[in-house]
Amino acid sequence: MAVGAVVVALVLTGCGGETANDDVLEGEHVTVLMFDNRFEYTEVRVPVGGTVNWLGAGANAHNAVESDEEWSTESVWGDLEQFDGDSAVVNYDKGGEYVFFCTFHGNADGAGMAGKLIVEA
Ligand SMILES: [Cu+2]
Repeated sequence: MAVGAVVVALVLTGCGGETANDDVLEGEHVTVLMFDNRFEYTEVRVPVGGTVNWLGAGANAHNAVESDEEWSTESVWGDLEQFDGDSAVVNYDKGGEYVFFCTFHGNADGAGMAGKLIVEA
């Protein structure tokens, strides 16, 4: 019983040790890979005037669409399907907090292949 408790404690510590910052990308002009089937980062921060290069990096088609459709990779790329190497650079000129998702592997509620974009004023 005591051994079991120690193992559980180690597992919990291991999980807590993974900082959330590993999933955060911050910069003015950044690139986010769209893997099968997740975004390289689940939180992206750019300043107003910044850009995100949403870059296909999987065997499947992916995209990044804002949950209220305020912006999307489709508006730049011209298609919801981006494959390996397909690049859509989106400009962000308005501050705000956005949920983005892949229409094939996530949803507007932020589940599945999804993340949060913060455009800092
Ligand atoms: Cu996808």
